[in-house]
Amino acid sequence: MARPKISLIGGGQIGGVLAQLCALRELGDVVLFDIVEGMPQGKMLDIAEVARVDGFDVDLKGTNSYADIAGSNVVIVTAGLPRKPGMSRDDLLGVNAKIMSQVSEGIKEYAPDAFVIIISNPLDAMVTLCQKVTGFPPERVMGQAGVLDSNRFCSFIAWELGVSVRDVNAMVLGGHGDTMVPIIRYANVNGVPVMEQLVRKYGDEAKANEVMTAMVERTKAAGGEVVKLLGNGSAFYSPASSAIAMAEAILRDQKRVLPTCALLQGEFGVDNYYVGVPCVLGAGGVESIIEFSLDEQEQALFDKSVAAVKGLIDELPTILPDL
Ligand code: TXD
Repeated sequence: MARPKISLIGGGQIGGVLAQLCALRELGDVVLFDIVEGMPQGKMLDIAEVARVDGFDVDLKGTNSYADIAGSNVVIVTAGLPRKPGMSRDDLLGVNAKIMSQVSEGIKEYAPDAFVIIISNPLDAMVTLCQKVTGFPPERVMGQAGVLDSNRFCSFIAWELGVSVRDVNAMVLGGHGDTMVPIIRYANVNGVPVMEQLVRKYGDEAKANEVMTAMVERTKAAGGEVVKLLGNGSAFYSPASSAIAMAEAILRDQKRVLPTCALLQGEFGVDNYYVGVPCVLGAGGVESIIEFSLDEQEQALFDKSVAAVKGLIDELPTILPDL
């Protein structure tokens, strides 16, 4: 049986890690596309030449031609500029919208049956744009942000409580921007509520709230924290691993429940906008959206985040008049 094919559009920092992870996990044959000549070919040769040590049998190809993505089962897009220190993700809209529009045309023409996972920022607007340009059904076009944002939240909780992060469950909903919404009420360590553990740890509810608020704020600013430390570029290991979890769920029909930027059509009170919510990912792509009740405060924060996404979507026609 033929191996699945995964194409990566954008061969920069995240693209390179994605290629290596696809190979290490033997998810399928991999094509790395970039407009820079030589770079994707060089990266793929570099990864391929250690296949014997790593023990994988997949074909790896770097390219500057969209024709090479033909027959892809999954396409992951990182094409576009990353943030520089002091920039917000939204500042990337003008330049990355033009890139995403070209990339989406390429996918539409050469990989019309693929599932598409967008990573480029500003995430929710880029996913919206890709779905509009390709015209693919919404269950085949999604974005990665929530897996990473939720894992960041889980990491901070694990470090605070001194427990394994594998036992922490916590989610972040909404748009992938400064208004994202970490959900405190359901954060737990193997079923035990995090807030209760914080109250027991500090013996004081006010202090527990203060510690949780600090973790929530750090989660919302976590991308910027890495951007500032790196000085040049943004996080790349963590978004790559997060997107691979999504691709694997689809390719291996795992039915994983992962926070995904998906098109809401009435769910959570939102009509026709892409934002992050828990979804079941399997062979059908976004197979379902898992809805649950938000309390008044959570809903208000979620609505604010959706409004921020809408603001960016409204700007798209001024950047791409033909859209
Ligand atoms: O969780 C998330 N979703 C994210 C998203 C977390 C961190 C960073 N995130 C965003 O991913 C970031 O803000 C950027 O918009 C993308 C890609 O980040 P990366 O760090 O990989 O950026 P690089 O290293 O600059 O790589 C981008 C590549 C680079 O090699 C360019 O030559 C290429 O994109 N590029 C293109 N490829 C194809 N087609 C076109 N038109 C094109 N233009 C540039």
